[in-house]
Amino acid sequence: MEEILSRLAICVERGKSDKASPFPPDMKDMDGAAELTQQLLQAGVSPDEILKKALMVGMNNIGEKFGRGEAYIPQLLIAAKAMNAAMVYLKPYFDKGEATHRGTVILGTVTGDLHDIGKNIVRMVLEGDGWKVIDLGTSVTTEKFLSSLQENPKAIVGMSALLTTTMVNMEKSVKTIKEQHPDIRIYIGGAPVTQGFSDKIGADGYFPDPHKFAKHLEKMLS
Ligand code: B1M
Repeated sequence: MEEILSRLAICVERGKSDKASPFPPDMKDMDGAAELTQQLLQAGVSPDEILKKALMVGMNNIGEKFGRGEAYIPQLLIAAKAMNAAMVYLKPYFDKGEATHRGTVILGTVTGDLHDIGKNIVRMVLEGDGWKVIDLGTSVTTEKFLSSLQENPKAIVGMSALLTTTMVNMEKSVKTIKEQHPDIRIYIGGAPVTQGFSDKIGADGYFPDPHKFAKHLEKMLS
């Protein structure tokens, strides 16, 4: 299994979405992220393990290369495409399809930030846990969060940021929402975000992964 997990990480890193994909040329006709994910699931590997031991590893590797100037935007984009090709097969495992909702979570990546892979995983996990998720998408302005809150006054807000430069926008959104709605709970996440930052900007907490966030929400209800 370890071998397939590491091949899957390479597929994400190099942007090999599926067997039919002609890119990258040296991986022509090889299984891609879609096929390897299916093989792992069929072999009983858990979606979490696939996410942590393969998909996130591949993404981190390409991210580190990008950081060192050894990879460029198009490579990040095709890596994201390969990751999404794998996520299609993980999604049903996160969906438990509960009919009644535990509550509503308004989710979005903050203003100026177009990264949505992590946010989409948070959505899948929360939906699978029985929450109604209103996904506002990427580069969500404070006004958009506020207008969604007007329509869903009891909702919880979840914000994601992947760039150090957009963390300031997260701070602005949290502060403005808290000024107008002190009782609304706002949680934050994303690679550069920390609990210290959450404390500093007055958010209600930071979660490094969607499961810890979901567990916390569950505890809040009990
Ligand atoms: Co961007 N990018 N990118 N990028 N990109 C990073 C983030 C970067 C670290 C790469 C690097 O330099 N090493 C770097 C940021 C550096 C910094 O700020 N210090 C960076 C940069 C610089 C940029 C651009 C500025 C590049 C440029 O244009 N010069 C640009 C910015 C565009 C913009 O947003 N305005 C840019 C663009 C892009 C693409 C569009 C090409 C693409 C995104 C595609 C997409 O999302 N649809 C992209 C990608 C793919 C990455 C990397 C490689 C991967 C991000 C990712 O999807 N990770 C990334 C490097 C890296 O992360 N190592 C990088 C996988 C994802 C599952 O993890 O999002 O952390 P993550 O989510 C996790 C947890 O954090 C958590 O749950 C998820 C699952 O565990 N989580 C939450 C997330 N949100 C949560 C909320 C919660 C709870 C948990 O509660 C509310």
